[in-house]
Amino acid sequence: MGRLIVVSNRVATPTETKGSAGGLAVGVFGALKDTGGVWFGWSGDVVSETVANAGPTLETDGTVTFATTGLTRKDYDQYYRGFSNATLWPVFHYRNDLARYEREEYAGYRRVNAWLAHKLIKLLEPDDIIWVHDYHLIPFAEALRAEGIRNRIGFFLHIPFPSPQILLNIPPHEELVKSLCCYDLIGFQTENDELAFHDYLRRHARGTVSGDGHAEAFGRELRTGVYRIGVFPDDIAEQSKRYESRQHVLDLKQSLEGRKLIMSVDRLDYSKGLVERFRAFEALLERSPEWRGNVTLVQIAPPTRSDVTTYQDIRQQLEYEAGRINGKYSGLDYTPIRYLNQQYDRWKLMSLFRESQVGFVTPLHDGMNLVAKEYVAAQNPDDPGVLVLSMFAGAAAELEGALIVNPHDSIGMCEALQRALAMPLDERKRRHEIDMQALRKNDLGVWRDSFLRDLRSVPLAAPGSDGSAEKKKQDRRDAAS
Ligand code: GDG
Repeated sequence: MGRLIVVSNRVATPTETKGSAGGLAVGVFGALKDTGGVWFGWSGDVVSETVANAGPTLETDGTVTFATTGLTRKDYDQYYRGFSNATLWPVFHYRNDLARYEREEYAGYRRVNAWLAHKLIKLLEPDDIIWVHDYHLIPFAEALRAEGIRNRIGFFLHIPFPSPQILLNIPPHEELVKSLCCYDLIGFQTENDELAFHDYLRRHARGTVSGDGHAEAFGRELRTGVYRIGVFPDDIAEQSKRYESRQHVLDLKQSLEGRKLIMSVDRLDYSKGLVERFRAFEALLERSPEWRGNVTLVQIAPPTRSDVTTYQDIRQQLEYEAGRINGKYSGLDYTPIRYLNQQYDRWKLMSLFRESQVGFVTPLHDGMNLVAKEYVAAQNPDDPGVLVLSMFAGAAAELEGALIVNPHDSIGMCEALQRALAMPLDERKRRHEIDMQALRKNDLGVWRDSFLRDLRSVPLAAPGSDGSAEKKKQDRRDAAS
């Protein structure tokens, strides 16, 4: 079996793959270890042109090589801060109102993809399979193909794929989708995302899509599929239990003085619906006076992309809302919202989830939302908390035990909170068990292995082929005759 090459915007450090950072890093590293391979991408550093053009920097851990490169300030501004996070991210999360489009940034995005692809080529072997992750790297396969690379290349989109009417807002939408069609396999988080992509191919690219996920457009053949990303639920359950008697949990418990706890954890991002969530919590205090002084919302929101203006705006807005609501409902010994702009250790977070009665996860749009899955996995099965989950998180399709809400309906969310806080134990246990079964059935290993299995089974373009749909068909006719 050929090696695996993983390409993502950011590369986990060897230490992060050992478990403390995030499940995804651990999951992807597991696949890399099985076959040996390379994890390639940006180091996270902004560096001088000389340093960027040297390298990549290589670090090995057994059979796995971590290959990273810095970006120049201009590349960072245009590729990362610009087109990736100020155009693609908002539009793919249905926030055209927050998106901007600058031609220079788009040109920088394509330039950096081509430059990264060129750097990777030196590390490639002929039977490697290449797995590219996320929206930063849509043109990556096209750039590799342009340099003659014929290996199997797959792409997984971690965020939603918007419906065509939304995607059309990005002026070079056609070029982007054409670039996507250079992958052999594209994985989406949900059926809705895959359908939206197919819809674009049919209606805007004169493409064809067959029932089994084969598609043809822009003269290329490709496959698409739905691969729901998961977690390793039993690891989370074990770690959250192990941490439950640590000092931070005892401190929290003591400070709550018997009040109920609602927990929310999100990167500070406008797609996560934090403002709407604060207002729903406010509605709870307003409409249910019995909860005033008796329930606390802990919102952990580590800042991200803080040099993008829209992220500065959402931060300000949240600080205002938290202050306003706390001003209205605090007492001398009670603060309704504890809003923490800090990063916490992963296992600490899981133990806080275990301690709470409600997990409040209400994104306006989210590819999957791993926090929802982690919340369920971290619960004590004998006394589980209730997950209140947005219908617009990919996870809502799987977690049938959750109370599903519309994040634009603050009264509806308030009612779900009321129901969750008062839910009897047997119903909580039943709902938790349903969700744990779903998490076990489709864990992170299933996601990873099914994507890689499908990618490995894609027929390779014949030697000397340009990989086009026409050539592939001719090859098949020749082989059959
Ligand atoms: C993208 C898609 C998709 C959060 N705060 C802290 C912390 N976290 C961890 C969570 C979770 C991860 O970060 C966040 O994952 P999400 O899935 O919730 O959201 P995104 O970051 O937007 O991820 C998303 C995902 O990719 C995977 O495909 O589900 O839809 O947007 O694991 O626990 N971890 C630590 N400290 C924190 O303060 N250690």
